[in-house]
Amino acid sequence: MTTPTFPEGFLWGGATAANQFEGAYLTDGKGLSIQDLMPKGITAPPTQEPTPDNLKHEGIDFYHRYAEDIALFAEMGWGVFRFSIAWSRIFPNGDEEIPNEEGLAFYDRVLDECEKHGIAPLVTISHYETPLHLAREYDGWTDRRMIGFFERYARVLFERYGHRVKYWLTFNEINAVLHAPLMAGGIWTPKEELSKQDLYQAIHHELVASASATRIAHEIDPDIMVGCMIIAMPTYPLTPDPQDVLVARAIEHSNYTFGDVHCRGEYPGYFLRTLREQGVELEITEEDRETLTHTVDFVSFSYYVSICATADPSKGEIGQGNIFAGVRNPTLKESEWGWQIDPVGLRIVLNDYWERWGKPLFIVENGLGAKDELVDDAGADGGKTVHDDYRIAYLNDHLVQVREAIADGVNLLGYTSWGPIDLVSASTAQMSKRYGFIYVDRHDDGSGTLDRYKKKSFAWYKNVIATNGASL
Ligand code: BGP
Repeated sequence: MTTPTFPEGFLWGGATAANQFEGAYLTDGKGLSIQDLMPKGITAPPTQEPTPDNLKHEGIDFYHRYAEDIALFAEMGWGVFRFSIAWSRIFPNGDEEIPNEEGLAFYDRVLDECEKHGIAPLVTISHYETPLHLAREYDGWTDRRMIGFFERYARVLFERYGHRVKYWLTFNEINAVLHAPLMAGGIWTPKEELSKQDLYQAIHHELVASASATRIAHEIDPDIMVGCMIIAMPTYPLTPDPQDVLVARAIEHSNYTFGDVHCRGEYPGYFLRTLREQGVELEITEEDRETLTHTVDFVSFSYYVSICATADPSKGEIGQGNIFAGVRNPTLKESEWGWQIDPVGLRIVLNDYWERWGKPLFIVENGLGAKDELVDDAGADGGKTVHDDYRIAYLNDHLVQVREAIADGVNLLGYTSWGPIDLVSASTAQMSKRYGFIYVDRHDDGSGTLDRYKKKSFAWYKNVIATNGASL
């Protein structure tokens, strides 16, 4: 039997988000985003003002060190770099008519560096970074006017960068809005007080805005490829009891909805039933229906964990997960943060999505958050390194399953591991949950030089890329 391989031109790289690594949160005309008031926990209530325990404000100073960082990415041999544009750098309040030129110029500089190194950019338009003003004044995506603000913002980006950026994602993990309405939907009303009616109307507005951005992109340049981005979390029945299977399917459906609308251009029947059962009546105009038919070119997703589901809650123990949690799987190990590790689940997701939607796929987040120790090593560049064999093992196991899925026939464009340079964690707003191939000297108390050091996984990933996966 021959070992399956990755296709020629497969895009290897890494993924980041502006609010977790740029810093410079008020520099060059940038406005506040919701992240500046979300110190800890994805559903915790926001603070009144930015607080020092939220390390996102300073990030890892990518804003000033982008050239040095992109050079390190290039040294690993990357073909693609996923980053987001901070909406509030371009429109500080979100509802202005004229964009902030200094904000736009920053991303010109980032793109210059990518081009210099032959790295294709993959740009997320909105990664949990709604301008604060839109959250406070409009209650985020509950307000239909958000569609127009987003269209204007997206149009500015496509017109400015469309000739240099082929791959775009509209909303990061769009299905997260079900669980974290402020972070993913800019919805200021506390989660406990948010009605289902408002939540689903907000989801509808985001879906229309996403389709509208896809239409605008294709009008400006038909070669642009726009993708949706969802949290993939395969959900297994805890037992063979058909009732458990049904509960697991219902959870899968709550996530499929977002891909179904993006790929098929209309709401699926099971979703309409959910709305009816919850007494929700969506306001959907004829124009909305037409807009939704502008479907995406590819489907992207994050993958960290799988979960189980049971109809009898007394049988299962709730675990930890990315944005939302499920019942723990007794067969799996877990990370230091309790996220269960399931490489085979990634193969399952890839096959499932490919069979369901028939669109090219892109894995745009995957990785292991761990507590790393920087140690002296005379042989290392900079004299220090991290021996992160656990990270290498995690990524290797997942990539082997990716290779299997490709052999199964899945059309996969590329793979960007999450947080390839240590950055501030989305859920903790701190540094000690690290994902990178590159260590950044910054700590939970905000101390540190911000110097960069290559971890052992740096050379490992470089070799994976150089051999196009043959070294796995
Ligand atoms: C995803 C987000 C990322 C990222 C990642 C890891 O949900 O898209 O922004 O942070 O999860 O999460 P955390 O930083 O909480 O470990």
